[in-house]
Amino acid sequence: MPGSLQQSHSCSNSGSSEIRLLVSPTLPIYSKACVARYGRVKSSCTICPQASKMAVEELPMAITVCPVTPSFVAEIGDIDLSRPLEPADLVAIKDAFTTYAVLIFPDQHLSQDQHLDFAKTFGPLETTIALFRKDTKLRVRKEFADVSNLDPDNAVWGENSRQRLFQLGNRLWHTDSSFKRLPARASLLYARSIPPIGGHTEFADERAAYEALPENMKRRLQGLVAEHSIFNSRARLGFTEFSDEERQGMPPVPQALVRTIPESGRKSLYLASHAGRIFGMPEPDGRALIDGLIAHATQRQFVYTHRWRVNDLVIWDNRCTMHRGSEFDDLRWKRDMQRATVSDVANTCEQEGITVAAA
Ligand SMILES: O=C(O)CCC(=O)C(=O)O
Ligand SMILES: [Fe+2]
Repeated sequence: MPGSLQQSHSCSNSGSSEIRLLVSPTLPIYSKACVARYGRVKSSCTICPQASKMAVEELPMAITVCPVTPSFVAEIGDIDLSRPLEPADLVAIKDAFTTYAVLIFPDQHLSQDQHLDFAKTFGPLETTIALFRKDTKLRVRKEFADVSNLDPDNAVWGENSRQRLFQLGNRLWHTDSSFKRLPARASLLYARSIPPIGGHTEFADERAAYEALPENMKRRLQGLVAEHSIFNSRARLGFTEFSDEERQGMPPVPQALVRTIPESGRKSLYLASHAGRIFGMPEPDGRALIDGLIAHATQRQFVYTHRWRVNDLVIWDNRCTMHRGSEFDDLRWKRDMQRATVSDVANTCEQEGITVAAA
């Protein structure tokens, strides 16, 4: 969309109705940051009552960041993710991802390749754990987690299908791939078709949840390590039938309970229903502590519910959020979602400098 302007604003006091502002008056932080960073400013509008806004001439459109909540979720507009991105736009998206941990990109028209290409700008991709399950044929490319309720022939799955039982685990609060030694950094979930009611995704801000803890609890949690396993979350649902091959393919892994997000320096809880015992604590005490922390972190004030529209792409930071899918009539409606998942750089204990004693 080169040549167009993001949003116009007339400076009535200056008498110059030609002066236009780069960003919406409601979003001054991003406008100034983008302008300063990308050198798109041609002149300053000093007469304008909103003197902090920069005036520009005809320039390529910058992205628009529209907060949905003050510091957790934002919508991103004026961007077409099916095309290679301007480096400046990518920087702006990553800045927004640091401030907000959930970004919504509405109305994106993406092929599987375009979805993956955008995901790769955040880092190396995971391959789906369905590769460990020999009983399913893949419906989408192996780089995707198939989050649909569809079988390989695009028909709605059966009530007792193994895929359905397995995916019920997504209804529990979790963060993606914390059961892998190298967990997920970011997930990018794309809605190709959605049910008319239900099937929302809830997100919890674990940075805000950490910051709201009493100081003595923060001290108590520092340095603690939990053991995560996908079989813990499935066992919570009573789903325990796994082959030795599946169990050996995904052994339990240690993860720090509190972590620091390098880009912002903010501390965050790191929780999931994949978490089981806490190292160095009696198992019931550890499990009770984790359940209590999940209850704390998922209080209303920390949670945003995303009601999907077709062609929404939603990205979240798995390092500092939990999420869960909400119920819908999955035997009636098609819900076709595919998720690309970006790996973290190292195990969380390694990132936090914690040495875990052998179990
Ligand atoms: O189905 C949902 O809304 C959540 C799916 C999920 O947990 C994921 O894609 O990581
Ligand atoms: Fe998930």
